[in-house]
Amino acid sequence: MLVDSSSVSSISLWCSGVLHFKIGPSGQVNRMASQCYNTAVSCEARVHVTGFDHNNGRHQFHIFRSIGPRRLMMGCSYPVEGFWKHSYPISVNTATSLSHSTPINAVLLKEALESKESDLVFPSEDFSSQALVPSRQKYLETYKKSIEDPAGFWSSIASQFYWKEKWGKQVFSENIDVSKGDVKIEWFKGGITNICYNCLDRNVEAGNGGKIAICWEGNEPNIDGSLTYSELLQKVCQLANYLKDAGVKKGDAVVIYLPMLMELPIAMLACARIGAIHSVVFAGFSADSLVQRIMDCKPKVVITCNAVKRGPKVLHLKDIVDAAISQSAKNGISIDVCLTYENQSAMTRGDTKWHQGRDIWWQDVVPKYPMTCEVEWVDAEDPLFFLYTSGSTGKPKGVLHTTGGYMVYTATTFKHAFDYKPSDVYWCTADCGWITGHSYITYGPMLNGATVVVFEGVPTYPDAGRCWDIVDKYKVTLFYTAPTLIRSLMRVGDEYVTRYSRKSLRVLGSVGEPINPSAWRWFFNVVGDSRCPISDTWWQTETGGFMITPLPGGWPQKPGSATFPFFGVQPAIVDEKGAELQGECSGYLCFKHSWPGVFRTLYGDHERYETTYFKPFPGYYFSGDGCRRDKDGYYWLTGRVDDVINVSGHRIGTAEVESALISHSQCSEAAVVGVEHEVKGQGIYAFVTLADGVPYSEELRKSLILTVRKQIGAFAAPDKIHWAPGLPKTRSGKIMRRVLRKIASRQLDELGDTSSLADPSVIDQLIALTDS
Ligand code: 6R9
Repeated sequence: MLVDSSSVSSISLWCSGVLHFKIGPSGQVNRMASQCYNTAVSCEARVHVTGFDHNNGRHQFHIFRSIGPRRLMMGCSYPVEGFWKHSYPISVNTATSLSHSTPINAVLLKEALESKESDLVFPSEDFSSQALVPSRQKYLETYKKSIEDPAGFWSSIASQFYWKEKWGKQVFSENIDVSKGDVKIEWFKGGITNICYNCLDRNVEAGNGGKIAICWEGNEPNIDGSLTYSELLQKVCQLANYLKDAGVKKGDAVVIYLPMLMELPIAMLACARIGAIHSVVFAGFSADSLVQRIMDCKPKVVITCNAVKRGPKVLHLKDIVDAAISQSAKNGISIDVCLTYENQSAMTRGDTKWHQGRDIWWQDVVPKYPMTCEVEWVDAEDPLFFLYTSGSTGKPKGVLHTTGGYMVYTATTFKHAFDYKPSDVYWCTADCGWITGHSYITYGPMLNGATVVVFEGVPTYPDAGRCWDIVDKYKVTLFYTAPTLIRSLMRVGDEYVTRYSRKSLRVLGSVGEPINPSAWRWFFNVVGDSRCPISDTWWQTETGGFMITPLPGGWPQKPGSATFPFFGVQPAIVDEKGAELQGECSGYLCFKHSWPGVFRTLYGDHERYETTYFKPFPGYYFSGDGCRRDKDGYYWLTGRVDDVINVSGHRIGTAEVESALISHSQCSEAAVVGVEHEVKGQGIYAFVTLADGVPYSEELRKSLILTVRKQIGAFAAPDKIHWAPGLPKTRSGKIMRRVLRKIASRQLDELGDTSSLADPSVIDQLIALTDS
């Protein structure tokens, strides 16, 4: 492979670690040559990457062949400063200076904006030749087909699943334009199916009943377990039979508050089997958050466990559920059944608080039920689950996904983005409490009959090498994680990684937030030994599945870019007036048409659904993210543009944190903004105005943080509390968050126009109190 440096600033070739390039008349490659040989003449070299020092960002090259007018020394090892370092001012002639046609209202990841779009990483020929999508040409062909004939494209994929009855004449119908009436999206309407049947029975019937479906790794390294597809089906059927007996019927809601035990996917699949709608609540949410979700969907049954160990800490989940159920009862929603799994490694029965008559031990009842259970056949448009996600008001949104389109979409995206092969062992470090665990731990992989690792613990326990220990133990081939984890492991040193083989790894994945190019490189070079492509998958709870994602093998990658739209996905970048921008641009990321996996409504609030997603830019679905497209058409996601902060890949509404703070008796007002955070991506920065006469103190700071932990969950605790005797408000009383963001990120010379403030002196006061 020969690459001209006028179009790339750095390249690497995975597999052999050998790269070829042509040294052009300008640019980084030439800089290296001119330092080394004092030449600016073109020549061609073959270079072996021998190492990389992460502390100083130097890459070791071993140049062992040269062709051209200049002789390059055989065997010369030369450290190239900054070659792989994102912050280095690379002077390749294609490096662009970004012009924002749209002022984007958010904290943007600077690194994503500054990253080098001419920085290409090519898949090896070995990888591409075996890939499902082996070339750009194949991608472009398939993409074209999917856009020109979405009905034909998706129905031929859908036909590979089991449908008791085929969908009606119309494969899909959509109105996403609010000016033309209510927003309504349907895919495969009239088709009768069951997603649990397609995940389990279908695989067993195809002769894969003996294949491992779940490898479960406990918090402690010596505690593990596994289930084959047949065993998983039996367990799901037993629970499904129990739920039916407990009175759960098609269309009823079941709240699941479980950690990463095998029982979590079992519970999801059991609900799906009987047509019940599951609402999984991440077991890191507080009792107050759980109450809110219980009140919203009024479940017949709550499923939980007594406790879980996360690292060395024991978390008493049942206590949280007890508090939530008793609070819900006070609000008029009573729960008759709380099915509780005894998680013995964390807590015994004897120590568990118990409500006789309401609480039932899972192990006492579920195993007594038959191991087969009739499937409840449902319409493709019948609801499958609710999942709550933060928005820009204090009330979380109940995202509702339906069955058929979600099934087809999660299965197809999983298969392509990870280049899935039946021999793969797949591990996603997310929790089933978030959408990633729904679509890419449970449904997407199991619809493909994959072997999935489910991990109960934390990646740093007993030490920071745990992930790679698990990778070696189960011979994980596909490893999907979040940039936060990558950044936190990057800080503790390579030796935690390199002490393990990781030879089994084939494809890496990233999700949840923009991955900064330096984290991308570390993931690629150290974890993947420069041999595994990275699928940086951009998507949302609302989208159900991947929207913009690399297809490993198909395209060269650019560190930090999610690359191109998936099949059937039509992105549009629009300016603030909603005009679609063409070519190289930056603006707001929207989509022009529906796709099978898109959510259908916000539970009980279709109006909010339309207002939030379809009204900001009529005719489009608006993602809430900022995005730029480079000259080669690659998409770079730059962060949220609404009042949502993305902390460690978890969406948190500023309004939710504010309302928690204001509920504190000594806090009269709060304004929360996101700031860049080295590990978490974004951190939570809270400006608080105290009640009259209350002095600011360390004790009060802690108590404010505790209030947020209690009301939302520990993951939403503010990183910084900034005492604000006054907040910058316009004359109409609106808080000028732009100014607060600048103060929070110490960009004091970029405060912008503050003339519309009612009292501009507030700003100086806030700055003076910055480090109080
Ligand atoms: C899947 C998930 C969605 C928001 C989304 C965006 C951010 C997710 C990303 C990414 C850049 C990626 N996000 N993946 N940003 N690159 N690969 O995380 O869903 O919890 O709903 O969050 O996360 O801002 O809008 P969800």
